[in-house]
Amino acid sequence: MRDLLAALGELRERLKEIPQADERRLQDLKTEILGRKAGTLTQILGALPRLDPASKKEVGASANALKREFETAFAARERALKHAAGVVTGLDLTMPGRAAWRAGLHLVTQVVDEICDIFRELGFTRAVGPEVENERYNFFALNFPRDHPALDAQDSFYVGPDLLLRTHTSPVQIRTLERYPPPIRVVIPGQVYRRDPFDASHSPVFQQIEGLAVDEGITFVDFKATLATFARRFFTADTRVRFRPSFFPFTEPSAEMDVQCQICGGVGCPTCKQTGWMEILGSGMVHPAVLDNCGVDSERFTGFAWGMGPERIAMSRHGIPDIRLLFENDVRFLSQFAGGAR
Ligand code: 2NL
Repeated sequence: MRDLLAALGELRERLKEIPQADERRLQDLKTEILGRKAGTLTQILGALPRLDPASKKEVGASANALKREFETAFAARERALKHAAGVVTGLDLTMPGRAAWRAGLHLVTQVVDEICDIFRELGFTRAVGPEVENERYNFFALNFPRDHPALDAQDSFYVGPDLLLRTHTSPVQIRTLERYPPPIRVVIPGQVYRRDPFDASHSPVFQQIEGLAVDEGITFVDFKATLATFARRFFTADTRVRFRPSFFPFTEPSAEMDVQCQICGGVGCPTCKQTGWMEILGSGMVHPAVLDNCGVDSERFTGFAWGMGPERIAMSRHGIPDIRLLFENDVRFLSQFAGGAR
């Protein structure tokens, strides 16, 4: 028993070596002292059962205490060596870095900018105006009859007796016609509101781009050529277009413009409901009553106007099946259209 206590005393001296040990030396010391079979301390602990009870208690207590001291010292040195090598527990410095998030413009914003840029090349200025309007600017100046269903609180968001969220950007065109003498060429992008259910093809809040050209001598040919040129710049140079007769209170004659289906090229697919065509805008020659309502001489001036929905145009270009995808702002969806930094 005396021998064992002396051996433990000598062993305690070895603790001092540990904080200076390098990686290899540390492993050698660990094996020498705590090794499963031949470790000095392991052997002392292994001899305990053969001692008489009193000695067992004394030697056992100091041997176990020393074992804990060694374990602590080894662990501390291991941590210090790892840290020096740049490897801290839980942090692997060899892992590749995470790519930084890069912001981008929403697909609809990109489409609005692109459309306005094309019309700028054709001589159109960009104009904006208020989102809350009275009935004169939103309806009556535009030649809506007094009993038109759009005036109903069922169809539009009224915020007062004669005050509503604009249902189109046309009021800005009225303001432009009132304020500036022809020649006028403007495009008006902006947010508009209608009491529509939020479903795959409708949203109560959406973007619109309207355009207006008023001057002496503007004809239906200018109108068709301008919009066909736009379609071929926005889609592809060989995109076919067609105009179908339509009706709006503020244009006469009125027409809707279709482009060849951008998904199937015109042969027919589910996106174009097998027609080969996609409707992209409503348009027409400005109704003389609208010009007169704004103090523009309808005997002298003529013009054309159109309105289009950038969400629908984005959907037709990319084959997006549900307008709600454009409002949910799921980055996994939006990042497919990354780009367009301003
Ligand atoms: C559509 C139809 C259209 C207009 C908007 C307009 C404005 C004035 C005078 C005449 Cl001040 N017209 N705007 C003309 C035709 C169609 O929008 O379906 N938009 C999505």
